[in-house]
Amino acid sequence: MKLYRTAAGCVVEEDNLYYRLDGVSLDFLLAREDLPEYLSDSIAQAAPLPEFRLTEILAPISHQEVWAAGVTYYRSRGARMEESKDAGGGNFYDRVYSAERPELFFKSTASRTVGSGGKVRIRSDAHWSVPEPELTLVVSPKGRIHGYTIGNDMSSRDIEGENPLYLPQAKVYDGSCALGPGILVSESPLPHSTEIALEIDRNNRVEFSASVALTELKRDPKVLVEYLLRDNLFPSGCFLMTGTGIVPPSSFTLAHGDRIRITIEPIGTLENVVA
Ligand code: DO4
Ligand code: MG
Repeated sequence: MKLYRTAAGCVVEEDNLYYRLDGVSLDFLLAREDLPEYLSDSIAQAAPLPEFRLTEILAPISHQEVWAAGVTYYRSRGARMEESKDAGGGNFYDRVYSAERPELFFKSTASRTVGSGGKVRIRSDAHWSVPEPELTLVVSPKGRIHGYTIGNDMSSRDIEGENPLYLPQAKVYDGSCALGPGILVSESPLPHSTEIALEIDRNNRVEFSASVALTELKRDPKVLVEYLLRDNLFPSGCFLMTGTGIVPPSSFTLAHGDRIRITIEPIGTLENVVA
């Protein structure tokens, strides 16, 4: 079952049929601890929509905060150590990769987040920018993993590499986050073989592509959630990006007009153009 947000309300997809949930906000849904059961009951009584176009969808976020885990893949550890070696930051990334406590940081709010089809941004004062394709957990107020969406943790590598204390500036700015296309509502964890695929097109040609399997994710999603909810209340639930396992080579930086496609079957494809 998938949950989408549109300008006309929330829509549930099941077995290729789409059902509108009248008068029900995303905040109301994501705050529920019984979301799968609630959605199943709601669509059991509803008639499917005669037509629904995925072009109508918006980012599946309202009053939720977006948080992110970092250095959860070996590839990310290596890339951070390399970019921050002149600043003496490399050691921190090595240590956090193997520490018991994960790196968790505040990433975004709805106002800085775009949905599939929206435009992500690179910072005007950055000269080395990359997308970070990340499996993103949809978490209830009590820490239940309701399901999954796709996240793009847009990052300014030169700012992050100059000094690890610049992380919030490298990560949090207008258009720095994309989520979508919708939420795969699922109580079961995704199989370890699940692939996260990234493709970046420039002038209608593939400039970079790569994929990584969830087997490479070092941290258990449930443990990441447990750390995030320690002494932190999320009355409307929250999103937690689980880190990137794909980092383009150091010679690569995003350019205006690049098209970024992140696919995680069975969630879908999150597609954004760089403004
Ligand atoms: O520590 C810096 C950020 C790491 C990150 O965003 C990632 O590994 O995905
Ligand atoms: Mg990241």
